[in-house]
Amino acid sequence: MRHSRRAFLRAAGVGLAWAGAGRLAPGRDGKAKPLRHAHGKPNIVYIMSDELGYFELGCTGNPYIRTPNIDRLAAEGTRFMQALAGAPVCAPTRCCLMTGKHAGHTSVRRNDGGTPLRAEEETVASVLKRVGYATGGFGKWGCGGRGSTGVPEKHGFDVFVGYYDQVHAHSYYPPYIVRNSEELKLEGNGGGRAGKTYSHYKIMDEAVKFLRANAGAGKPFLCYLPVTPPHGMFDIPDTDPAWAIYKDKDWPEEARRYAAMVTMLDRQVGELRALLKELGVEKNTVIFFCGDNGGNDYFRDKDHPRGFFGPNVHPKTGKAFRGHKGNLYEGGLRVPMIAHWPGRIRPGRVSDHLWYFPDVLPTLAELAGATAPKDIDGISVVPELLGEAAAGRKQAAHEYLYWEYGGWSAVRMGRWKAVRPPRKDWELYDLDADIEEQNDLAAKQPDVLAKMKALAEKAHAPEVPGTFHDREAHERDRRAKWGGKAPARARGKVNTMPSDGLIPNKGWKIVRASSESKSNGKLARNAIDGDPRSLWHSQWAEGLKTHPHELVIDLGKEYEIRGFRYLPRQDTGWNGTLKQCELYVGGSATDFGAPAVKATLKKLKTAQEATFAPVRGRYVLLRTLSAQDNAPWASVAELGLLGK
Ligand SMILES: [Ca+2]
Ligand SMILES: [Ca+2]
Repeated sequence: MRHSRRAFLRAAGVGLAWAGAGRLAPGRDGKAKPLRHAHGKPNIVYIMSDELGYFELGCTGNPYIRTPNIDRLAAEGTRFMQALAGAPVCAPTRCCLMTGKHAGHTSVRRNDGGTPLRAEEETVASVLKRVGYATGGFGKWGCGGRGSTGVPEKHGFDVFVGYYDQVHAHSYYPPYIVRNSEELKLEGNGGGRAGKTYSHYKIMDEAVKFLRANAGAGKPFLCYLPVTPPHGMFDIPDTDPAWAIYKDKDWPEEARRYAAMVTMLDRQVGELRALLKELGVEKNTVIFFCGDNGGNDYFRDKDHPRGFFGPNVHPKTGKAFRGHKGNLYEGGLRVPMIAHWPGRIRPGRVSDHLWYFPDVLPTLAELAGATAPKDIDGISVVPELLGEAAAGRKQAAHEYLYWEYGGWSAVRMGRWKAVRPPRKDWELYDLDADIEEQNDLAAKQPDVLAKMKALAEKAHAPEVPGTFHDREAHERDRRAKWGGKAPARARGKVNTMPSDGLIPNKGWKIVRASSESKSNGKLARNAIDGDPRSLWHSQWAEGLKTHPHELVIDLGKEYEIRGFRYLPRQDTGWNGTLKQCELYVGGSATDFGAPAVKATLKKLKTAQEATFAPVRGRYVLLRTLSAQDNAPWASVAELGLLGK
């Protein structure tokens, strides 16, 4: 790595000649003045593949997967050896990329599929839009489900087409995808792995439309392509030319599909470049290509213990990055990264500059002549991209880089990497000597580690995600993975609530819930939505509330009620399934008097009921006193009322 750095420095004279057109003097404060551009602001095409590993490209030596177009992009641009993901999984890393913040400051740190950005947060798109860019996004958003403060069209995107929720994105054949929070129907699709319209083709078609509409329209554009291939389910149409290359290989089918998905994406990179050329904007367009998180050890077998394609294994030396997607060893953070701009970014260069996703926002902002927000953690890498002469200053380096995810924390400071797995002590590695993170130096270098632990403490702020004002569309998107129904096989058979004798629950409203578990969508209204798989759970974890838990329902009009029927949660858990509870019936939502019944329920997964002498009323209060698991929480899959 040092060698390539020296090679770059030796070639710096070439770099000056290269970058002459945009040369600038540094400002008095040593910071760059805005770049001048011979042809106005550059267009930006930012392509991010979901899951593609560091060593899964031809240009990083992969012996299995063909990527001639991406290799050509690297050969004609700069390839980065130490560009690291913002986080080791999909949603948190996207949030770092979009906001310029590291994972100790971001709003989206969970990978639950829909956790949103806060309303006021700036993104790459909102920053570029302010200086006149047309902004389009195509692929998997992951920074806020529909009905939340995080939707892309409220964060600077003129248009975003694809998946907002990550569970939705698991299927390439959902009945619809999303365009600016509206549903875009995909013909002939039933969810899962079957259908007529391959979602990724549609998404790329929409990107092409955007490029055709905006190239030469007098406005620069940002085309953000966080595309899903080769993320699973591993599906590609048999008619795709890339499938023909791999279909007869002696490999597991899923591995063949995966390779074909990468080669399909590679072909599309070539097609996008051809389109930019056709539209006459090739020379004024910067292209980035990267992966979103470290490689996963997919398709392991005894001959391929680190995954069939060895995403984290150097194909020539056999040296391997420790870990993989989901953790904070290098294997979770190393991604491919290529930058390309004819005449401006020097071709054929391999850089070992150390940077990561929070740096993307300030970099793109500088390229666009925009001002980055003040509360970011990233540093522009424009001097590294265009040469220090063109940028008008030296490339600044991070004092440290920071990550956290799922109980893991990590700090990088030059050659040093400190990493703390969940519920374990900090480990310390010297990456210059030990790229495989095998030799823990925590005991030998206590001063270095103490400094890095202090940095980690400084870097972490409590997580403050955005909010949902309505979860209905978001939940619908998640169900759309399986065509709108939960898959019988994937989630097992469930008991349903017998409807005989029940008052129809159409028009019922939750008036009040003492608490609900918003973080995982187990909201009060799930208790009366007719879906046995969805449930209400009282507040979970932070600020946990204990019994009694209460649910107040408005039936819309007065009924004669003679009992209730309860369906417990239908997954394998028993958390919060009701034991002792009371039901009240009243004429107002606030005044209930004595309970109509005090019930003690059995530990069963089927529906059970408690009856009482008929009482008239429009409002019902369910009050929980204890749970079958003796826990302080409560859960209800469905609550029905007997009566007329
Ligand atoms: Ca991913
Ligand atoms: Ca339900």
